[in-house]
Amino acid sequence: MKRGERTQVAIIGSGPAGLLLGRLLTQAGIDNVIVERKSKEYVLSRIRAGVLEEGSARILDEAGVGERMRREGLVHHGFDIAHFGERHRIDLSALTGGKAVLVYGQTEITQDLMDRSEADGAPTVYEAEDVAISGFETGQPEITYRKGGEETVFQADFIAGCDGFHGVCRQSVPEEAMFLAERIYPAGWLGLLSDTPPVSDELVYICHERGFALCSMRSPTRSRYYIQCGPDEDASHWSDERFWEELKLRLDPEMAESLVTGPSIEKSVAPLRSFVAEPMRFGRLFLAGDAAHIVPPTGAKGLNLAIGDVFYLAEGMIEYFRKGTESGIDAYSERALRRIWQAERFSWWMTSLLHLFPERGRFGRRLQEAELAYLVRSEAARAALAESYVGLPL
Ligand code: RFL
Ligand code: PHB
Repeated sequence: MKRGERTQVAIIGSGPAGLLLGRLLTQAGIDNVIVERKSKEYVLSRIRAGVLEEGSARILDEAGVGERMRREGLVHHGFDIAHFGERHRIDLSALTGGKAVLVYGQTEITQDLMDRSEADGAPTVYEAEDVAISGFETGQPEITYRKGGEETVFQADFIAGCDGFHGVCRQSVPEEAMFLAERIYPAGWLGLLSDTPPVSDELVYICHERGFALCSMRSPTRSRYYIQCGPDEDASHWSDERFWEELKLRLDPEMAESLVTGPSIEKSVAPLRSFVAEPMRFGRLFLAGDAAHIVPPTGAKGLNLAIGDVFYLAEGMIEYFRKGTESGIDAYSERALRRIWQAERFSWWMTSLLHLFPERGRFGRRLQEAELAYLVRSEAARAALAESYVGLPL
């Protein structure tokens, strides 16, 4: 059996990029459908980002999904960098003329967007198999998928590829039409989530001779910790006890003493990668979020970039459907990429600043120490860090 349907925008992927785009289009009265290959429960079980820029939070407000975020999100005015056994505060607000970030989990944003889309009666097809796209170069875009033995074809004006790094959309573009830039770092992050009070009121980024560590949180009763590990580390080889022991070794004695440990709710390894695919438009296909670019998580930029892309893309599509003009969609790729490369630069820099990469050699290690010492001494250096961390204007 084959079913034929039509929509204005076919969105592939129900991560934050796809869900937010769907919501902004629905809000503007533009018909859309989201097609996701995993189940709703699976999408909600992925533990990822935790830090939102003010600009991202404002976009979520305008999309009508900011209510719980404003109630439960934690406003952070600074964070600590620890190295050589000392902690130094980066006072984000003092260094940026009053800006701050919001600590609110990606899982919660995803949940809020899913609730909103259900209230809107906007369709998301979960557990879609063999999702494929075609016709975007010739002006007759189509997506096909199978579900429950039935094949569905959607014809659309546009396809939005919001299907993450391993998705089908970027892979459907001929290789010669793309410029790819990539760096894979020789390390990963092993993350642990637990219902324990955070060790500090603010985030602490730690540069230690045993490797990087990060103390983060989701709420006053839920902590998120990361330790640098090998790039191919298997999370199942790490018992909770082993994780906590290793984390303690990277904390200063005072923090190690006050760390509250407990059973993990989730443990997983994330690779460290920088990646950009240019351009982000191929005829009537637009890529957004992780489908087009990856940053190492150190600068907390991945989710914020996805939100920024979608903001520009929705603006262009709304202009197209309302006025019939294409200046917004024509400018999309260039506008988004300007911001993306700034975040790539910052994420690479912050990763290099804080991780231990033995292959950099003695010279590289001494440079890293000099860079950290400069940051502690120079307000100008801290202001540059703070400016990027709170987010460049959209
Ligand atoms: P997602 O979230 O990967 O969603 C893509 C969706 O597409 C689906 N999909 C398909 N659907 C249909 N057909 C196919 N063929 C498909 N292939 C894939 C997938 O199942 C999925 O549901 O991408 P999106 O929406 O672009 O969102 C990007 C963010 O998820 C990502 O950038 C951030 O999580 C990165 N990140 C962080 N970003 C921040 O801004 N601040 C942070 O503090 C932060 N911390 C992190 C992070 C990422 C991490 N990991 C695990 C990589 C911490 C970690 C540990
Ligand atoms: C997180 O809480 O998951 C988190 C926070 C800051 C980062 C990366 C991840 O830089």
